[in-house]
Amino acid sequence: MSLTNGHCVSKETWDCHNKMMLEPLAVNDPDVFSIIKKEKHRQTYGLELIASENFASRAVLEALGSCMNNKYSEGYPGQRYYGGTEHVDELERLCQLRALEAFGLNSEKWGVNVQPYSGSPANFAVYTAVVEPHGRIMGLDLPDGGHLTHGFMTEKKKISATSIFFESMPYKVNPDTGYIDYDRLQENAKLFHPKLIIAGTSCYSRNIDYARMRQIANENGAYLMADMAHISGLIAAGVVPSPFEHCDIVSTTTHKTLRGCRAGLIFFRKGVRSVDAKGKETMYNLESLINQAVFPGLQGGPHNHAIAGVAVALKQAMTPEFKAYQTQVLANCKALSNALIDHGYKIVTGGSDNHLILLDLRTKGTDGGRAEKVLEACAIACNKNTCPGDKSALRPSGLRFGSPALTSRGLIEEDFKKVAEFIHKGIVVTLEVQKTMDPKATLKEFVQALSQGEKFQQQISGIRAEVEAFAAQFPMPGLPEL
Ligand code: DSN
Repeated sequence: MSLTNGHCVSKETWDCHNKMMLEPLAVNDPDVFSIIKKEKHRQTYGLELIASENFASRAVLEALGSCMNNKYSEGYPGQRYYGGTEHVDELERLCQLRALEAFGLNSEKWGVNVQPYSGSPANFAVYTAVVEPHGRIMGLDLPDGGHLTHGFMTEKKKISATSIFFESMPYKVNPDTGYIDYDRLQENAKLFHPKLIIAGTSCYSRNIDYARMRQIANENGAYLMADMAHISGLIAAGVVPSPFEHCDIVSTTTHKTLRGCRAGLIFFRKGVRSVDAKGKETMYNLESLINQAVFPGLQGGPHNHAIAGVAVALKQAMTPEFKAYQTQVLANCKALSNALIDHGYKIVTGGSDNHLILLDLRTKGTDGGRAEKVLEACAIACNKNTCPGDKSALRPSGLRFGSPALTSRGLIEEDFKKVAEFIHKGIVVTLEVQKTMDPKATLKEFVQALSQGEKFQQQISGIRAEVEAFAAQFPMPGLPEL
């Protein structure tokens, strides 16, 4: 229907529509704006110790919030299903080049797919590319520090899609030392004959022996994939060992230590895979398998705004400043670990080679779930985590702490000693609350006792005020307002 002004809607409504499209967020949607402001306040005045988190730089967030969000571009550079893709082609090629360069890779030997939406889809794409349905996969068990996507299942239920669509057999850490039990992995791999072995972790504070895992993969004709999501920034900076020398495939997220926006990358080998006794070469065919698995196998249009943010982060990852940052991440993590040991805590494996530690609360008589709740109330964000040998994943004994996010705000070793002091104070309150309760009380009952105890609330308010005053001293990276 046409109205008098020649539009199918009234001119007034149309003017309002046009105005709406140009309004800033604060005016256009005060509800969402105010939630974002609250989150910004939480991040600024709290201590972010979740090992997988970081604060992206302003430039990364600007690229992420750009017009690249608007563009569809199914396909790959030069072969798209839509018109108007000349600039996204340029962007995706730049991101690929930077990804290879940031990890010191020769483009004749390695390729990269920069389209995965994040780490979980990247991993699933790899599995569908190189393992047939119900083919065999071995990854570190989730309660031992592996990731859900590495094949997690319980005795009762297959949890991760990896364990539903593929046959998964976990490998474990030694419950006494906390280190990966490579001998047992080797024995079990000989029985299970996996098609793919995953060298990757979500909560493991030690370097992985990629050479040993390569040997185990070779004994079984398996592909070796590293999931370097947690440590990719450390690897790019050269401060922990790189998996590339030993692996066929390497996946990563881009927002943890790499400090980009949320996305994923898959690196794959090209060229000769093996040479037999007669000198006959077998070539890799991972490039086409992985590219097809990502698109059209599992994904639609790439998130070009995320690719823009990742490209910016990768450029930053090649700077001396980034190497300095990652060196400080390691030093801060050690400082935190040592300070907590000085406060009488047990750290799984006795310390850390990387950005994270796992605090074992079993000797203290509490667990990760309770301590996490108290620390959260004190404006300290961390997460409960199973410790090696935990009987139940439902009551994890540990707390996982990481140094990447606070190091991005400029904290150094002395500051992390202070952070350890705040954590200790929170755990002391946890133990006090617990003393007043039946040891079998549920987490819900614990939280109730915590919130109803006037003395506990006062203690927590005191710690929280100290934490907030401390955190406020450090600048927050990112967009000035949001
Ligand atoms: N959620 C991430 C972590 O905390 O390790 C992994 O995806």
